[in-house]
Amino acid sequence: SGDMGRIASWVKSHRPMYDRATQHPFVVGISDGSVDLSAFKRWLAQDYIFVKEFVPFLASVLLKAWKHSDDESDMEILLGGMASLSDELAWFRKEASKWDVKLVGIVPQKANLEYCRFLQSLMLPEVDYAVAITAFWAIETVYQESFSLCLDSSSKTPEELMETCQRWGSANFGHYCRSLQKIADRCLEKASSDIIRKAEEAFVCVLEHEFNFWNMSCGE
Ligand code: HMH
Repeated sequence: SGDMGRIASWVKSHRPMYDRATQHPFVVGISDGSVDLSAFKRWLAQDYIFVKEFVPFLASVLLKAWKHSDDESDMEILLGGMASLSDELAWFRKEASKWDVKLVGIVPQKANLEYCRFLQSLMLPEVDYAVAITAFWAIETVYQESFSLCLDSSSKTPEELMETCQRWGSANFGHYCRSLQKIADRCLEKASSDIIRKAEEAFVCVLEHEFNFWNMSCGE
């Protein structure tokens, strides 16, 4: 695929599924102001559960970077991500109180449980760093692409949802996602065909889980 990195070539070859995950009706509803606020609240509580699971997942990626990466800057970028997660969890608690959403005793829905189970499968030590970092890039990038749509000048995102959209849609978060993409591309460049196949599979799985997560938030 010439100058194109692996990741860009996969986004291209899985375009319909990528768009389904990044331009979901839930997100389009936020950007045109038609979103059902009870759906937003459901998303908020479920995503808090997901992000709590995301911490040990990122810890496992960090551990793989420490063991297997040949580039010290990977650790710095991932550690920055870990620091942001601490801030993010505090933000969820603040946002939940603003919307009067209860976070304790929330039952994870089926799509959330399945996504968390997938994360757990990626935490196993036998999963290659290239596979884990590809999945990590994809998870962050789906939110980046989705919420940046809500920040477009043509969007009509309600003021009270702007903070949510800025959290993941900002240029800063976009830059972080591109750093992750560079790490993934570098790892995939020297990976075996078996690892490359597994990383592509993980990418497609993330897109499916993200799509199901949005559907769950819509109440389906
Ligand atoms: C479901 N995917 C889901 N939740 C998130 N918070 C992110 C991705 C990005 O961190």
